[in-house]
This record gives sequence, structure tokens and C-alpha cells, in this order.
Amino acid sequence: MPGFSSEKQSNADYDVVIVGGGLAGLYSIYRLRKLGLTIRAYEAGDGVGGTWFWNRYPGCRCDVESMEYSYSFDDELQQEWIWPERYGTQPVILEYINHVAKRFDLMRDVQLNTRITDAIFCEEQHLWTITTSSGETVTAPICIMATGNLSTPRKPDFRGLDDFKGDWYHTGLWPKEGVDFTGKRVGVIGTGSSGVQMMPHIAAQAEHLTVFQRTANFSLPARNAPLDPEKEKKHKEEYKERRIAAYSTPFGIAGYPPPVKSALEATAEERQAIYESKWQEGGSISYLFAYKDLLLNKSANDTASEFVRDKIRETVNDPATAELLCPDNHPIGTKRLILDSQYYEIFNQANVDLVDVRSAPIQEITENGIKTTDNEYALDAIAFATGFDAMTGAMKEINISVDGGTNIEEQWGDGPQTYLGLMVARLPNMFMITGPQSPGVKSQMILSIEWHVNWIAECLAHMMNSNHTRVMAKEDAQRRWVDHVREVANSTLYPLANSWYMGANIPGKPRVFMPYVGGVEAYTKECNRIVEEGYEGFEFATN
Ligand code: N01
Repeated sequence: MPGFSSEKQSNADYDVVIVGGGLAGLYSIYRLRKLGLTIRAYEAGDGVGGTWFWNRYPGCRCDVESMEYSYSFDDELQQEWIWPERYGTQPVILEYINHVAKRFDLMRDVQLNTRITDAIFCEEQHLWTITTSSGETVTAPICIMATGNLSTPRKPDFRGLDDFKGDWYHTGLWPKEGVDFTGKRVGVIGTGSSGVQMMPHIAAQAEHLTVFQRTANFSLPARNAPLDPEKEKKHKEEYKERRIAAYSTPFGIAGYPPPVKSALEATAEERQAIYESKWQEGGSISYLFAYKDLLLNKSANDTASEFVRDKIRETVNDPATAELLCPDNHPIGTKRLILDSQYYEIFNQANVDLVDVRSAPIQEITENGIKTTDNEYALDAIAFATGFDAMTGAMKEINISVDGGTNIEEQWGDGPQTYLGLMVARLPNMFMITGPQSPGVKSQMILSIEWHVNWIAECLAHMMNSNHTRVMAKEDAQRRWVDHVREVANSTLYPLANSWYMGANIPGKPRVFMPYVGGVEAYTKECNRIVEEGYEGFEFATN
């Protein structure tokens, strides 16, 4: 083996096994090849792309601007690729990912249609044995979990779904061939980003749309439009500097100077003017960056929340429907802020109804539709926009352990425990890309992916140079990091929302705030400091 060549590891099939063929898995192949390592990546789908492969529901689009949401590792790539719109659609992003895979010849290291069921580390040999759903096993000293944060779609266990005579779908497992809702009575359960993006498209096509809403969410206009060629040209000229500057920001996106003023220091008129300009501009960072304390101080946040509620009241003609659409149980921004295109407007259409399933919950699915505690709704199709077992779901689906001992499911019984969202104590030689307790989902994902993969590549190079065959996070370092992540979250308003960040959308899941919200700048500085201090909190060994 070129990389990890200790005697005991020399029979390994590969140096590195990667689980997942999304943006993280693909960049890992590209980067680790440069170390001369042999690699095998496994992807459950019949194509690469991860999130953008599976989420094919109508209207699916990224909520980060397309000039930002792309790889930065190759300047020619970022100069040459042309994004047609301000926000990339799912088909365009998937096309981009396939283009990257082809351009850098990544597919020769990817095995499609292969789900990983087990990953067992042998402490004696310092080797992972990875098992696929077809029973194949491969060995490698290093295992990288590029399994994604929103990759385990979740459909609530409603009684009676098997009896439903119509068709049903989940946004995260949408059929490749698309769905024609023409002439159909469609029910959508869920009003997060997926449901809100999808519903204007269904409302335009279906005979009738019934929206089953449990929690009203805040949504801002995306103001999507064709990309302005002048803006694109300027952005491309500044690409290199912007990518570097992005690491010195909270969300990994340059060009948004941090606000210095509290919302409570401004007059009501000033606030109104600022919120209005941000509303017109579109986009979530801009809005949440209106004042410095919108995610820190409830009274400050109330002003921004109320502005959006007023916009909903202005947009939706029926006052009772408008009021039902006004979020009232969480501060704006503490759940992922949604960007929509004409969402609130659909409630002025004669073929759209809103059903409040908080006051009258869904009881069961019948052969004809959905039954709540006070009504039955006849439907031809149901679309579940009910989200994902976020951040920990994909890892916990795999039986991960050392020598068959305590597995990850048990290790994370009270919530995820990681060091930097990169490694888990007691799981040697296993890295995660944008794992829980890293900024991943609270940042421009591709920037965070590149950061993690580069960090791992440097760590592996360090191991090879020092003849180490094993690296592991120390328990005490992990404990300190988990405490720090919790303390940072508790200094914000985030824990006030029943969000997927908190695991609150999955019955029985521990309520723990999972992302690191100290910001990309603080996080990357800490990762660098740890390396400079000789990989503080990690222990290396040689077999
Ligand atoms: O999922 P969600 P999502 N009865 O968990 C409801 C990313 N994403 O797929 O809030 C009735 O946000 C649930 O209600 P409640 C993005 O990060 C990005 O929409 O739990 N309702 C909620 O309304 C996003 O945040 C993009 O009360 C039930 C909805 O289902 C993340 O993915 C696009 C229910 C789930 O909302 C997840 O978004 C799409 C039940 N039993 C997604 N169970 C972009 O980049 C659940 N719900 C634009």
C-alpha cells in the first residue's frame, strides 16, 4: 500500500474507504488522491450528488447564492462554470456535480448502488472492515463518513398509510421521472424549506392543494432571478479573495459586513426601513445581519419577527389564514430561515386550503386521504415534506463500532459526542465531514466540506510522515468541545426553537443543539490552533 504501509495494514483493500458520493465524498476523492492514497467511495444512489441527487421535488433550489455554493478548489472550474440564476435549481446543481465528477475523473473510485451497513474497526490491526448491503466486505485503515446531514428522510409513522389508494411521495426521495399532479387533489404535510419551495409548483398544477401545517415558519422572498452578467463577472474577478475572506465570517460567505448596532438602539422607523430594504434584497443572511443581536436577544428578535408577520398579513387576503401562517412559537432565524418564491401568495388561490394540524392533529391516513381529529380530507396524492433525521441519522443507521463493542447508536444515546465534528472518541481512524458540533449546516456547506477534507488530508499526511497508523480523539478533549458547543448555543436564541438542529422533529431523539454556532471564523481558527499545538486532543499510535 502506498500510504499506510505498516505490516498489519498491508493486506488492506484500500487506504481509505469513503461512505457517500455527495459533494463531500467527491471532494475527498479528489483531495486524497493527491496524497497517493488508494480510495473506494460507496454511494447508495445510482448516481453521485447526495442531497442534490435525492431531493428532486418540484421547486427544489439552494438557499445559498450560486456564486457562493460551489467548489473553490480549482480556479479554472469556478471561472468556467456558468450559473444561470441567482440561486441554483436542483437539476443545475446536480449537473454541476456530475460535471465536476467527470472533469476530475472521480467516478473511477466510486461504487454506486451500494449502501454501507457495518463499519467495524479491528484494534489489533488498525483496520476498518466495511460491509455493504449485498454482503461484500472491504478493509481500509481509514474510513471517512461523508454521509451528509440531511440524508435520512423521515416520514412520520401515521397509521393507515398502506391503505391509502392514492400515491405518496417524500421530498427527500422524489421519483427521478417527476410527478404530474394535473387534475389531482394533493395534500402536503410539512411547511419547512422543502414544503414551502414545492407548494407554489403544486398549487399551479393540481386541481386542489391542501396544506397540512403543524408549525408556521418564517419565510423570506428569495428574489431569484437570472444572474446579472456584470455581477457574475465582478464576482469571478474577485473569486480568490472572496473565498479566502469567507473563512473570516460567521457563515462562510464574504460580502456581508457584520452589523455593529443593536436592533434596540434603532428607532422604530429606522428598523422598518432596514428590514424593508433587506426584504426587497432577498436572502436570509442579509436579513439576519440587519442588526447584531437578532439571534442573541429576544426583544431585538421580536422586531424582526414582527416585520415578517406583518408582511404575511399584507400578502394573504383572508385574515384567519394569514394569522395561521404567522409563526408564533419561535424567534425568526432559530429554525432554518426559508427562502421562497411566491409561497404566501398561493393562499389567495381558490384551489389552496390551509389546515392547522396543531389544533387538530392528523389521526390517521385512510384509503381516501388524511383524517385529522376534526375532519377527513379526500386526496389523490400525499407529499411528505416532513424532513430528515438530521445530522446523526445517517451515521446511526450504520453499525459502527470497535471490535463489535459499543456502537455509535449507543455512544450517541444522549446526543452526538464529537471532537470538532471531525472525530468521535473511541472510534479511531474514522473521520466525519461536517459532522455534528461543527459549523457545517450553519455555514456555506461546500466551504465547510472543503475545510474538513483539507484538514483530514493534512492529518493523514502527518500520520504518513510520522509512521502512525492510528489517530483518535481523546475523551477529555471531546468532552470540552461538546461543553463548548452547548455553551455557545445557550448564549443564543437557537435553543428556543423545536428545530431539527435540536433533534426536536424526531420523536424520542435527544434534545441537544447539534451544530456549532460560534461561526466559521472561530471554528477554523480553533482547528488551526489545535494542529499548531501538535494536534491537541488527538492521540496517535503505531501498530
Ligand atoms: O424539513 P423540516 P425540510 N405532522 O424538518 C412537519 C434543508 N433544505 O425537508 O415544525 C405534521 O424543516 C414539521 O412540522 P414541525 C434546510 O436546511 C434546504 O423542509 O415539526 N407535520 C415541518 O413543518 C432545511 O431546514 C433547502 O411542527 C409534521 C416539516 O414537516 C432542511 O433541509 C431546501 C409532522 C419538516 O420541516 C429540512 O427541510 C430544502 C407530523 N407528524 C431543504 N412531522 C434549500 O437549500 C413533521 N412535520 C433551499
